This record gives sequence, C-alpha cells and structure tokens, in this order.
Amino acid sequence: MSRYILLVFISVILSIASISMYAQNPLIRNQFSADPSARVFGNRVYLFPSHDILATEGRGRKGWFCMEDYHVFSSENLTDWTDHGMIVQQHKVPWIKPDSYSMWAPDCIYRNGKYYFYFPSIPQDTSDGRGFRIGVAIADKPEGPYMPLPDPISHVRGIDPNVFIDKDGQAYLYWSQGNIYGARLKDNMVELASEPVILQQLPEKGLKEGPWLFERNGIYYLTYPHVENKIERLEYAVGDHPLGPFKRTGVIMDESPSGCWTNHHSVIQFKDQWYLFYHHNDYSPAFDKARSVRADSLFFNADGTIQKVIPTYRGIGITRARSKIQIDRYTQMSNGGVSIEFLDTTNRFSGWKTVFTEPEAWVQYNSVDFEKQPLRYALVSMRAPAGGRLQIRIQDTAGPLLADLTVKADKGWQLLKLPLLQKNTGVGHLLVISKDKRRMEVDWIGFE
Ligand code: FUB
Repeated sequence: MSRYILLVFISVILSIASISMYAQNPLIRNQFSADPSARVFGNRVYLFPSHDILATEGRGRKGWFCMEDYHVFSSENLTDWTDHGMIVQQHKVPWIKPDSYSMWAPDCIYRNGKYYFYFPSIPQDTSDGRGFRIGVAIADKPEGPYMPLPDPISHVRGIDPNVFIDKDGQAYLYWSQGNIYGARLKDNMVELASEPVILQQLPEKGLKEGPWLFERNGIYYLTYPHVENKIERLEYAVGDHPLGPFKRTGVIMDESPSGCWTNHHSVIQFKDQWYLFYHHNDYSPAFDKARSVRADSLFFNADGTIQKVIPTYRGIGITRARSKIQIDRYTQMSNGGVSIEFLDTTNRFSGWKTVFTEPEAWVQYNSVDFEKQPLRYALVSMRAPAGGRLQIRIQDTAGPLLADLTVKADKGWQLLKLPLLQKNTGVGHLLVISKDKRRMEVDWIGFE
C-alpha cells in the first residue's frame, strides 16, 4: 500500500483570473501588454502599459501594432497584480482619429494631487502636419477615472512620452520621433515651457525611441531602445542635467533571442531594489506585435554603471507557497530531459506546463515563502499518461526532500495531494526532480 494519500480530481486546465495575477514573466496574464511605464505611487507599484490587440477587418491594420485603449495595473508586493480596468479609450479622446488604433507607449506621473497620463496617437486634424501627437488625461487617483484633455500638447510631434520631475520641482517631457527630444514642462504639466531640443551624443545610426529618464545619486540616466543590429536593445547614456549632454554608456538588455523587434522599458526603485520593466512576445511567438510585459531586478555597479539585465522567466517578487506555483517560470533547469510547452496552443493565455522526459531532469524555482508555521501538504497538478515518479526538494537537487510522489497512469490532469516528509519554513528555492523516464507534465505545484 502506498504511504501517500492520493486524491484524484477532475481534469483541470486553469483559466486565468481577469482581475488578479501572479508575477512571474510575463507579468500580465489576461491580455497582451507592452511598453510598460512603471511608477511608484505611495506604497504600490502602478503599471501603465500599452494594450496590444489583434487587428481584424475594419479594426486596425493587420500585421501591425493595434491598440485602442489602456489599462492600469498595480501591486503592493510585486507578486499579486490587480487589473484596475480600462482608463482611456481612443473613441473617448476628442482629438484622436477614432479608427487610428494607435494608442502607443504611455507614461503617468503624479504632481500636486493629480495624476497625469500621457499617451500618443494619431490625430483626426492633420491640417498642420501628419504623424503622432501626444495628449494628456488627468485623474485624482492612479487608477482613474481619467479625463482626457480636448487637444494634444502643442509643439510636440512624436511617440513614447516620458515625464521626469527633478529634485528642484522642474518637470521635463521626453518623446521620440527618429531622435529623442526633451523640453521643460510648465507647472500645469500640459504645456511646454521651453523649445524642444534633440538630446545629443546618442547613437546617430539605427532607430532610437522609448526614452525613460531617471536620476540616481546625482547621475541622470537617459535610457532608450536602439537598433544597433536589426532589432531593438535597451541602452543608456548618462549626464549631469536632465536635458544632457549625455554620454553613451552601455547596454541594459541585449536583443531578444526570439527576435521580438521592439523592446520598451521603464526603471524604478521600490523598497530599496531597482527593477527593469520591459516586454517580450511570450504569448505570441509567431507575431511580435502582440507583446507581454515582464520585469526583472536591476543592479548598479559602485561607479554608477548599470549591470546588464538577463531576462528571466521567474521575474520578481516572492511567491507564496500556498499559491499555484508555475514552475514553468523556472529560475534554472537541468541541461536536458525537461522542456516548457504551452498548455493549450489554441489559448496561449492558459499558460505553460513543465514536461519531464528523463530521470534526474529538474527545474528550480527561487524565492518561495513557506511561512512561519510549517505547511503540511504538497499539491501537484500534473499529467502522467504512463505513470511516473517526482521528487520535491528545497534549496538544491540534493537538498531536504519535501515529497516523493509516485503517480498512477492517467491520460487526464490529476490534482495530487500528499503529506510533506519534513517541516520547512521561511523563504527558499523549490526543486522539482524527475525520477522516471516516463513523460510527466506539471502545470503547477502548491502547498497547504
Ligand atoms: O508599442 C508601439 C511602439 O512599439 C512603441 O511606441 C515603441 O516604443 C515600440 O515599443
């Protein structure tokens, strides 16, 4: 008789809740999202991304970017994210051409009790020139409701607005149109206070866009995607004034290995840690204009230079042991015998599964909070058509054994519950190790 209690439930393929999400990469799991502007307002991080949709007949241009509105998301722990819903729609902004579907990269900033949301799009009135303009919508709370102003900002043509407020209270607006431009903003935050200037000493060749300016220890970092070689990578330049001059200094993130043509980012400090928010086409491997927001930790060297960020699946935040831990968003995996596949290729938002095909293949998932009081059971959502055996350990592949799971053959998904073999508390790394050459698929692991 097995020493484990196995409870077999009905087949389960998880649907993703529309309101709350857990933060592994990609971070937004109920829709496409891109161009993330992250902001710290109070003790929460707010995320203002673009919202990619797929163009259809009469709705946007097929094969191109297609966006008609913006959502705002927030989190207080970088683990649980709330979708606060739609905040601005193209057909409710008086100056936007209603069928432009060009609500590209936005930004938002707080000043004097108001939240100013900046967004580009194509205007209906092209009498003084074609191309993108940048408008503003204003709210009393970061999640809205936002009231769009009737006209775009005068003397600004381009995309990818970014706003920075210096320590002396002066606000600056940055945007791109081939070059990267900057200008002072008036205190009202919706009019320029100076002539736009082209920011100097940036790369002359290759598209530059998506500026994001921040200051740290008196250094002004102008960060931007740049096409040095076929697709965008994230670079930065430093200066000692918000309008430069800047000195090209390095690369923050290399080109996407899967060839996603764009990347677009923001940088914030939250509770003593710096983070890079960026995007990739995780849910749409064959079409890189349907993107998804990601985030990873960012570190500085002692001289103020930025260490290159290597994209991870694991992302940021501490995962509760009681949650559905998506081990397919792993920190590391063994060299062979394990791979990641979509759960359902007809609905990629249902996420991924981890597929084990060899004994001793493993995945490691870092930073799981096992709480102060020991949890008693492991839960494993998995499929093992020919049966199999898995181990759950902590810290490393030879670390303390939490569970040793023998699975009966079943073609459907099983939710297995078994008592933990030892007590474990605090934050640690989770290891899932195959002890079998039979194919086993794991959707998620949890504890209670
Ligand atoms: O999302 C549309 C455009 O793609 C953005 O405005 C650019 O920065 C690039 O990410």
